[in-house]
Amino acid sequence: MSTTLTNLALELATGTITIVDLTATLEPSTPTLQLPEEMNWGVSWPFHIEEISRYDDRGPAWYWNNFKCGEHTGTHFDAPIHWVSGQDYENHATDTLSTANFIAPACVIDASAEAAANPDFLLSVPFIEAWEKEHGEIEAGSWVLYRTDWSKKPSNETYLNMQEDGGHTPGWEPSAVNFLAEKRDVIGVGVETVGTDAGQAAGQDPMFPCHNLMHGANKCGLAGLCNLDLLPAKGAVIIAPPLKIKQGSGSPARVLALLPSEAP
Ligand code: 23J
Ligand code: MN
Repeated sequence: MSTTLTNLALELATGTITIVDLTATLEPSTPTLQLPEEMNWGVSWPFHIEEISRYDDRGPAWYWNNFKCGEHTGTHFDAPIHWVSGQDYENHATDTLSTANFIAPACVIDASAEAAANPDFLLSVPFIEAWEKEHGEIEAGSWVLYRTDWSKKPSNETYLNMQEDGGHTPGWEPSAVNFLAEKRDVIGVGVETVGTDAGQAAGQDPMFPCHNLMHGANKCGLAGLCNLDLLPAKGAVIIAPPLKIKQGSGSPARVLALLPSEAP
């Protein structure tokens, strides 16, 4: 009998451990990724929902809905198979990934001030090293969650921040992604923005560096997270299993964080 598991259940029941929901509500107005129009790339379906019945003549005793959406809609999981650079790994899709990826500790890097000052802010290696100086090294097998407070934007317009030249939302310097994947061996990175890359990432070298380099290192992603401001820099445990879509590239996910109640 594991006293650790017994204590976990007890501490959840008594409120010593708090559960924070990092998930945005999935609804038809949920913003979806807008790729450069001139490229003629495919389009991700927004969330669509239709009532089947609601205790009525279509089903007198039951309420249920049909829904459809792109795999990468709202708060969602990115699997390594999502990117061309990750295509040759084994067990790299939503149905085959090791379930060990789905429950793991998190390091939360706060760049909310920088993102407020500059919507095109790119997280760099020196920024991560300064964080590590304060909080200790990022442990292998952690998620790195990139706090920008972007999920607090009051509208889809300000959230996607589309200008003539595309979206303007924070992202990563390629070297920072390599640092986390190779030097720190993280599970992946999670962000508050619509995708794990910057709004202007189609023009970075390599294009979409977080996708390219993270998935190229067989790592995962989480996008569209919220409530990262409620997490401690270290000490939270993330629960983020994607739907078990056969050979899925990702899926909407309910993402939860467990943390000691006195944190942060
Ligand atoms: C496809 C192409 C570019 C991007 C994305 C998907 C995502 O952000 C995503 O949700 O994986 S940037
Ligand atoms: Mn995605």
